[in-house]
Amino acid sequence: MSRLIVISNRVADLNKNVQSGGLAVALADSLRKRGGVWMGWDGETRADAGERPPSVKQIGDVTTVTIPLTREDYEEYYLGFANSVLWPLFHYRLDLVNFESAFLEGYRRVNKRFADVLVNYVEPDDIIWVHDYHLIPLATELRKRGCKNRIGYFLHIPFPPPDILSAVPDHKWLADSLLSYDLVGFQTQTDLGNFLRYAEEHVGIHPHPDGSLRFRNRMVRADAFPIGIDTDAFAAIAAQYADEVQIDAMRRSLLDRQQIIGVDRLDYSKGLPDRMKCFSRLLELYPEHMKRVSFLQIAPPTREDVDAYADIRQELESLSGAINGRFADFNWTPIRYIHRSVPRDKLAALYRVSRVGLVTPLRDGMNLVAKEYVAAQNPDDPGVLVLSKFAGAAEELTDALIVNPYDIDAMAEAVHQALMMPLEERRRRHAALFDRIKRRDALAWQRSFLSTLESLTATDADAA
Ligand code: ADQ
Repeated sequence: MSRLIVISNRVADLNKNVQSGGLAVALADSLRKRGGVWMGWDGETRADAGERPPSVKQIGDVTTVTIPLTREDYEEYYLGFANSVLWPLFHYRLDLVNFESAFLEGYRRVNKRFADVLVNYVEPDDIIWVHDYHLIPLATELRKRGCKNRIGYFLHIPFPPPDILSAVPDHKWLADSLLSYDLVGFQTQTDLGNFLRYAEEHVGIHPHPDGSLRFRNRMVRADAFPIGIDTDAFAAIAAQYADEVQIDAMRRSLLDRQQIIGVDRLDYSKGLPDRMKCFSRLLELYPEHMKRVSFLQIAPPTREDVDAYADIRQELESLSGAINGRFADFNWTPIRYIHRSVPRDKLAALYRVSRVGLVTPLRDGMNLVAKEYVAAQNPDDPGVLVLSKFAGAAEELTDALIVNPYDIDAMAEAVHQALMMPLEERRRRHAALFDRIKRRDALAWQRSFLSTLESLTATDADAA
């Protein structure tokens, strides 16, 4: 078995598996089995970042290699091209794209630096797995430095339709960069289809039925690999019930009240304002839920240095305030809005005691919260997942109540249906959903990507 080299924007702490979630567990597991290297940004900015040697740690057979960025890199690569161009663009939000040529320069510069550092740790038989939108040009940079290894890429976020992608300058360069990998993996069939259509319409390549493409005399394989969670481990944590969550749940049960839960990073792609409006609409349409249902939204801040994120935070604070002002009573707060991170065991317990999981992104690569909510339920008395049709997870989780996150009335109807759903139907839907996320968990995802990558013949770097 080849050694594995993983590169992602950030590197997870390999000593904190349970807290850091399915992706880190899956990658750490394959790294431990194969031995190898995990490289990324250390999260720091330093004026002398370009000259400093990387920080290297050895944990068993796994080496972690991290580097700092300069302030300029952080602004142009991370806040700029990655999070003000690619993130909104790939989430179909052209209105929020803020394109500046310095951003692209910074993005290229940091990818070159990653490649300069990484080549020192790569051995000839290693396979290389690059993650996400921060590092699209990395394969091209590695090839320029003589790297002939098999290199796979996985995009965690959606891939937009060709017309949207082509609105950004340098879209051809982005596509060329992706086509320099041996394997390009997407979350869903929709994303894969968008990529293949772009290749056909804008690059003039006709994909083979198995998703392979001939580009500049080499073969590139594209496929969908829906990411999963560490289902069994998450279900086990949820069944333990954090004490304070249990006390809160008992109090609600005495009052015959139900809880709806939403958990998201505070991001405009997650559809949070519409979700709050949906809860308000539920109370208008079905006043019988007044004092019987409360909505808990947990949304820790992210990327606060990007303007669009400060805007969404303000909008949510004023919406939750207005809805509570309108409906609250002295002994009932309709919306509880928590603006911080919650430990994983508590989160799992909160999912379990919530009758409805409301996951309504406007666009999402996969959405692991949807899968965590299902994993956390008590199979004898499970809650109901209400899921946006624009989350990648909707391709798999067809037994959820699937909604259009732009249609607030229809979402309110679906939440009402979820709250009223008979036990037998809840059990049937949950069993089907659980079966799916158990079969397609994080380990299965990682194995299927790596075995596909290993099955491909190594690239002739000179032809790239
Ligand atoms: P994200 O956009 O971060 O991931 P998601 O898939 O939902 O979205 O994962 C979020 C993770 O953060 C979950 O594990 C969740 O439990 C955790 N989390 C969220 N809020 C939290 C809180 N308040 N406290 C603690 N933990 C919290 C990107 C893509 C997704 C894709 C994933 C994985 O945008 O579409 O599913 O990568 O590929």
